[in-house]
This record gives sequence, structure tokens and C-alpha cells, in this order.
Amino acid sequence: MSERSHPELDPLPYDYDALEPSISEQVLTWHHDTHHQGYVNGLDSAEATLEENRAAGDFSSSAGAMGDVTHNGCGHYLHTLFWENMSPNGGGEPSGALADRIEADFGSYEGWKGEFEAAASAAGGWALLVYDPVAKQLRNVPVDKHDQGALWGSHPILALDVWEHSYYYDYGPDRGSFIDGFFDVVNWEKAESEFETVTELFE
Ligand code: MN3
Repeated sequence: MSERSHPELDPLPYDYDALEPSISEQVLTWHHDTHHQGYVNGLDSAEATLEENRAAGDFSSSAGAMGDVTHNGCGHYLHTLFWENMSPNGGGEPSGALADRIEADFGSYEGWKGEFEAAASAAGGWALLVYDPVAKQLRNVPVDKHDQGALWGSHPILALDVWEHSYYYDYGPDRGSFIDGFFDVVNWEKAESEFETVTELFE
């Protein structure tokens, strides 16, 4: 059997203090080095369990391990997108093909933003802007944990982590101010490139 590849945590694409004051150096350090690293380790460990169980022909703990793969795997993938879709030079509004599609699918940028903020205020995990390749349209999706409420086949374009570890140290219970802070550093260039990649595949 070939050697299994292990998931790895990439460094942040900017310094730990680069998103201040939207996100403090302390929170970004904990969030990336401890929380995100934990999901990478959890994914690796769950995959090791599945491999050992197959070798032993004993699947008694495999269902739990498969659940650990989706929880930690989605945690790993969404955090990677979250770091990339923020930038110290971010903010503003989308442009190009993504801006046109937001207007077509949500009526206006304000219509999209109000809906995304509603998802971010209510979700127990993430607010996502996704591309749905079946309906060929953008959708906002509130996700609990990392994988509960996902829409099958959809591709995340923009991810906002609203777990309490994402903002409580900086904002206390004021999640709304954290969401405002996110929009000051949102990296629309990254979202635009994700949108172009996925629409080239499906349209
Ligand atoms: Mn998180």
C-alpha cells in the first residue's frame, strides 16, 4: 500500500498582526496555531484510524472516525479559505464577474451583504458565500460546526468564521462589530479568483 499523504497547515499569508484592529495579533495566533492546527491534527489522526481499521479488518470505530474526517477536514479547508479571503489591503466591494453575479443573484450588493450578515449573525460555525453548480448560482449558507448545513456540490467563495474563538477575545459578545471588522479586511480579489475558477469548471 502506498504511503498516505498527511494534511499540512500552511503559514498565514500575512503577519499575525496584519489584520489589526479587525482581528488582534493574539486572536490570529491562537486561531491559526492552535485551533486550525488542531483540525489538521484531528484529520490526520482520523485518517490513521481508518487505515489501521482497514488493515485489521475491524471497523468498529470507523463510523466515528469518518465523522471526525468531515468535521476536521471541513474545519481545515474552511480555515485555509478564511485566511486567504482576508488581507491587510482588503475592504471595499467586489468587482468584475463576481460583482455582476452578486447583483444578478441577490438583486444588489446590499441585498447580498444583508443576507450574508444574517447568516453570520445566526450561524453556529460559519457564514459562507458559495457557488451552487446545480442551479449555477451563488448562495449564502449558514453552517453549524464546520460541516452541518453544507449544500452538496457547492464551492465556497467566501468564508467567515463566527465560532466564538474567532472574535470573543477582541469583541466579547458583540459579534456584529466583528462582522463589520471582517468587511474592513475582506479580500475580494481572492473571492473573485475562486468564482472564476469554479465557473470555468461548471459553466
Ligand atoms: Mn475557527
